[in-house]
Amino acid sequence: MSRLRALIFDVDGTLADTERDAHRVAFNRAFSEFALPFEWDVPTYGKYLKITGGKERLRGYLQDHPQYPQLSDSEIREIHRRKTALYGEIIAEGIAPLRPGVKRLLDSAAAAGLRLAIATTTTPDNVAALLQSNLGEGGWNRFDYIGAGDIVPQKKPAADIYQHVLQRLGLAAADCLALEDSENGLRSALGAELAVLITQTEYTQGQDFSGALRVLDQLGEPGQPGKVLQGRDASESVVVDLDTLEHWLAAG
Ligand code: XBP
Ligand code: MG
Repeated sequence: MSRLRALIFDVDGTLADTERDAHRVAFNRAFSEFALPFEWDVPTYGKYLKITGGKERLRGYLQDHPQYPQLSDSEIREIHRRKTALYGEIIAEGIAPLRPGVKRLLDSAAAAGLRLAIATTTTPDNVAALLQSNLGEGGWNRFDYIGAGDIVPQKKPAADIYQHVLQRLGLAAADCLALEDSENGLRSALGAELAVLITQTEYTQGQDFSGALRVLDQLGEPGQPGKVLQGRDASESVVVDLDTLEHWLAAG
């Protein structure tokens, strides 16, 4: 019997690969506009991705680099506001397509009557920009609830955002599946007692995904399957659909 009533998607890294070429670039453009004497190269950004939330990431970076101007909270908020605007411009160029299988799974879940939600650390405007760019005007409304950014006191890996989304959906964790790309996201969703499917990225490969339902390189498309990377079913090729998810949830 089907147990799945909702899919809850992370955004950055899960819906689309946004970090290296969109968030990172937007941060660097904002740093340059504010005449800050540093920029984040690809490895540096990867290191600081472990701090979730852009404002928190910048604060963490400055704490590790006392030689740079130490910004006040309001200065960080101002720089981050500009970064958000720049991110929206970059995304509007269409550089961050949905990852393979995401649109297919969204469509089939909606057609099957499942509810769709988002649980993300990123700013709501960023979610809107990404959905608009990939799904058009109606993109935001395809989701029953979108929980994003500062709506909860503690960002991932705290469980707050997933607990908040579950509460808004009015569903039990056992009826839902979270889709994530990172260890921080996995810990957050597991903390809310959700089953979690990981599709890893260039930045998150090698992280500790213990406790995940499955870890894949991607959801896959017909003719271009994803690969199970570790644990049960490792090295199997699969195009993840609702039947696959039900099967994995039942099998554990
Ligand atoms: C990823 C994040 C975000 C983005 C930057 O969130 O940690 O902070 O890197 O976005 P998720 P902001 O994977 O949960 O979507 O600058 O708006 O915080
Ligand atoms: Mg993510």
